[in-house]
Amino acid sequence: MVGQKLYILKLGGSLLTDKQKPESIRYEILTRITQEIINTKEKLILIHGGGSFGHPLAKKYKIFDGLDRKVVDQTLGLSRTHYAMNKFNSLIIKSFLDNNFPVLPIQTSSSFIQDSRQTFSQAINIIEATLDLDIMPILYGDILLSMDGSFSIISGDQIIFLLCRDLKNYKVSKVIFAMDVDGIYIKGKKNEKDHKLAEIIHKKELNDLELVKMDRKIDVTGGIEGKIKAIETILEFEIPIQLINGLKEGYIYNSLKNYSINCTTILP
Ligand code: IP8
Repeated sequence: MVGQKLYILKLGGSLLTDKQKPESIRYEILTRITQEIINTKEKLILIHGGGSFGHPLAKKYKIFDGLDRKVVDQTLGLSRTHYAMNKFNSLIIKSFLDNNFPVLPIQTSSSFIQDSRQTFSQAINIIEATLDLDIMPILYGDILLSMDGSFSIISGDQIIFLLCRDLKNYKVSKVIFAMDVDGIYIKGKKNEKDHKLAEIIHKKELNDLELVKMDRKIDVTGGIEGKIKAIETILEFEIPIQLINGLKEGYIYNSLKNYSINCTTILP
């Protein structure tokens, strides 16, 4: 079993939810993506972001910044943020079960904990045992408790880094970020029309590129800068990364099958 090939796919929150409406799923997109993933028959861990479920509450209660007695009902907000993410996750789980496909939710806030310096994975054996049974584990951005009496938010991107670092019996062969844009854009010289999709980027070029900011207004976990930071940490493990447009039919399937698509590929 050691070193079995595995993909990690993250479905961005803005792909699956409507940012304008709290707790709103884009069902047609979810249904199509569910089918694409099932059709690949590949082994993968699925992760999803917060979208209009987690981010508005995390923002309202300032969860990302940790315990703050001045924020009214902050610990209640912590529970509510987790509950919203749990609801979102249940809808995704249901989408797979409706298609008779075995999946298991892994509750992120019970699977990771941090101290003042780093985040620890507590559920790697459970995730690997799930994979061994050919059941697809599904994790999600969530609240993150701290051993020093505080808390924060763990993003889906951070979960990917921790899994790439800590999985023992599986080797991640590619990480895929499915978003609502084609990939990363490089700033044009004159105006927006000159922005160009970066098709292939090498790790060492990442910091020198002038990237176009992504519109992630409701996100508490950082815009393009946050994404690039997360990507850099994943590249440390020599794992290639693809940023693809999940709104385009067949792109998730093709990426999981390693067929060519119009997207950004980042090589270690
Ligand atoms: O959308 C954030 O996860 P992300 C999760 O992957 C919450 O950054 C609870 C806001």
